[in-house]
Amino acid sequence: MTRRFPEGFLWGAATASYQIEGAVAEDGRSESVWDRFCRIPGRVLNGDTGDVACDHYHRWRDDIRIMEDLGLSAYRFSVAWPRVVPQGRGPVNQAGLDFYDRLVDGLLEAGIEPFLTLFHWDLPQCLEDEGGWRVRGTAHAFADYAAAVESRLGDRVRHWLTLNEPWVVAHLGHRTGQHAPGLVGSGAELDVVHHQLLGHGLASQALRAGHSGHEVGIALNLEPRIPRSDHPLDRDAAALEEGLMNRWFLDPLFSGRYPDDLLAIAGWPASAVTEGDLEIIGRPPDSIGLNYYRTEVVGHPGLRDCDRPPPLQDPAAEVTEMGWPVTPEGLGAMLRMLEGYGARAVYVTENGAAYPDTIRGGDRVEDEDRRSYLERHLVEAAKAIDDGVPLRGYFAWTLLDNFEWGFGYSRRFGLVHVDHATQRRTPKASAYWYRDVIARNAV
Ligand code: GCO
Repeated sequence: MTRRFPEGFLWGAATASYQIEGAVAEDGRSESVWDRFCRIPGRVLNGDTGDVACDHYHRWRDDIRIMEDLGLSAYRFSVAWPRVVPQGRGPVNQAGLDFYDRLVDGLLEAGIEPFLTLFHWDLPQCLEDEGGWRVRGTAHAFADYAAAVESRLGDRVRHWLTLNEPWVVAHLGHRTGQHAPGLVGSGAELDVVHHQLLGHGLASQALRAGHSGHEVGIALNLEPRIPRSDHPLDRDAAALEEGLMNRWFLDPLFSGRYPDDLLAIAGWPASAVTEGDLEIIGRPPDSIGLNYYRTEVVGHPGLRDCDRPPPLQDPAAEVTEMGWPVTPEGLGAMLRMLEGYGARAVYVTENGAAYPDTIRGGDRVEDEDRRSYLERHLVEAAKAIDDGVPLRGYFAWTLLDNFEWGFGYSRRFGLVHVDHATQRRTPKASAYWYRDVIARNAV
């Protein structure tokens, strides 16, 4: 069955500064927490770094040509804070802004709408040295950085996303240590969430104080959680984890309060919330970026399998090369949840999968698993729109095979294959399939 998308639906691809740019010490860029993290032995697979990545900083014209060939109508990228405000706060580095100025002009000349993310994890190291997101001051520094970017690009960029996945920064960066700054069991996870949300609110004010007509949003990784079995303890464990992933962010953003039931369980001191914070955070965003990859199964850690009823999910479920289950129906569930929160505009700002590609002779790269993954998720997106969800666009994660954080270059999510030794770009079969979906505006 062919499912058509509305006229004007935006078709894009997403990337992030540290994952593709390289040029980590060019034109005044200062060190980021990810430059530092990559140099901690054992933290990133194979000792990979983003020093060169996809060399997008120098190859951005070629990459825009690839986007144009695929027929993209939008492109989501992130600005590297350390390029623009190398000291984290204070002096603005115009040479750093020059790169994004050229990129935005190139996109507009190609008829591609820029979607700008202000923060996709590459915090200036000098701010981390002062406490990073564990301290409130970083929220205010973020707002000043946002104002500097808006001042230079706000006459041409209309779609803004303040943060990318604050849950990941808090959980993986400050609890498990799998991401920069690599803190294990810091106990600051919920402070880090709060200060990022405060930064979102302050930056939103700064963006709206600039040029008029901006759509200001935030990109969140939202995921359903399914109980391993019907056992009450499994159900409670899944509900708690889903609440901490989703409601902990959506409630303050849309209603200006953290969920009472979760506050009681989290034991997070209300003293971390200063009078007025939640009014700043709680002005509903103009848009929500949904980053969706999978639905996970959750079981109560204290339950043995012999003590629980039969599993609710097939344990042999299909998984990607990340070990993530392929669960397209969860995308629909998250989209409908956002409609329930009253989101005025929703974009799928990330959706994609890592699989090993098959490189045939010449310019053929076969990746049927990725194409199938994208197709099944796009069908769910189309069904959600038919049900009234205000979904305005879809961004495949990701345009180019890039630096996949702790996995280095070992996991490929790209529509376009990159040989990182030569920087040769080769569109994969999924890219050509996506081009046809865009041309037909249907899946
Ligand atoms: C995320 C990040 C991306 C990742 C992608 C694959 O959602 O984790 O936004 O930078 O590379 O999701 O893990």
